[in-house]
Amino acid sequence: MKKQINLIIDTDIGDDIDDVLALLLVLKEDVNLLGVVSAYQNTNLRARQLKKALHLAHRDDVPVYAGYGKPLYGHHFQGVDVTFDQYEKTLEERQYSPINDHEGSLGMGGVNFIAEQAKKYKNDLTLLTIGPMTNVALALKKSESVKDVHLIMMGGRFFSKGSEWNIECDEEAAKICFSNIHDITAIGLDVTNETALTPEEESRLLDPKGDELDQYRAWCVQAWKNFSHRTMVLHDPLAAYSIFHPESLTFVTHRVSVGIESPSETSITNNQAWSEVKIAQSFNKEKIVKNILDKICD
Ligand SMILES: [Ca+2]
Repeated sequence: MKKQINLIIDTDIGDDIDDVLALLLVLKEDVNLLGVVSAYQNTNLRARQLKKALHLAHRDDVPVYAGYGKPLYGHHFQGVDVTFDQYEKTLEERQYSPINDHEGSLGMGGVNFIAEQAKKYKNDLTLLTIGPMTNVALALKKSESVKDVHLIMMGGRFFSKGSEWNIECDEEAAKICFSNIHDITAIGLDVTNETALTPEEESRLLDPKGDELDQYRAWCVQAWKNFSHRTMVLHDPLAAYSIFHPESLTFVTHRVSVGIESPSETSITNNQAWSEVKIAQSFNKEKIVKNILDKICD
């Protein structure tokens, strides 16, 4: 029997739509979801959106914590909230409060939760980061055990020049993670960009066939489309998918530095000060996009 994965999701849900889809994908898998932590800027509101999605999925048992919303150092931090769809009235309801509601958006509760679970599970804990890595960097300062977790991250770009949002938003946090955590799998932007959806594929996500959760997904996707006028790309769902189906992607292993060659960029390096990272390199686009959409929609 396949061993069940112990998982924490650390997410900046509420801006790009793909975090919602990654969460829904995880909820369809056989996994021990220990908890979910929100990352970046207005983490309290983001945590409320998480609570709402989990409630509609009948998963009120999953603990939700607001993370620490202020990046350690990031080029893009303007001190402004950039959430698009979190300002629904219902998110103010008490039932959608994170456990550490009293901390607002500088929630060390989320950081402590990661540190505590790392102490408990060590290398038997998988941590999925699909946003800036502030919480994990702070958790590393709280517990040495965080060095031993298996970190799967959507972030960085490794086969082309240029920066990537999750690294840019908290470059310092990414540096701390890349130089301390031994077991990192990175699903970078140059790979996730391949998962841009066709209009037919997008329409599957906009079509609410089933229950309240299905309708909420369709509402979120429509709200995001109205706001962004962009094509959906499955950045975060691909990282989530890789946890359960690692055989579906090919990987290469290199040491990776952050911000050394140029600001906020991830670069392959020989410098021993940096940890080795397993980097996703390729996958069967059509097959995996279909599998992801089937999981989320069916
Ligand atoms: Ca994200």
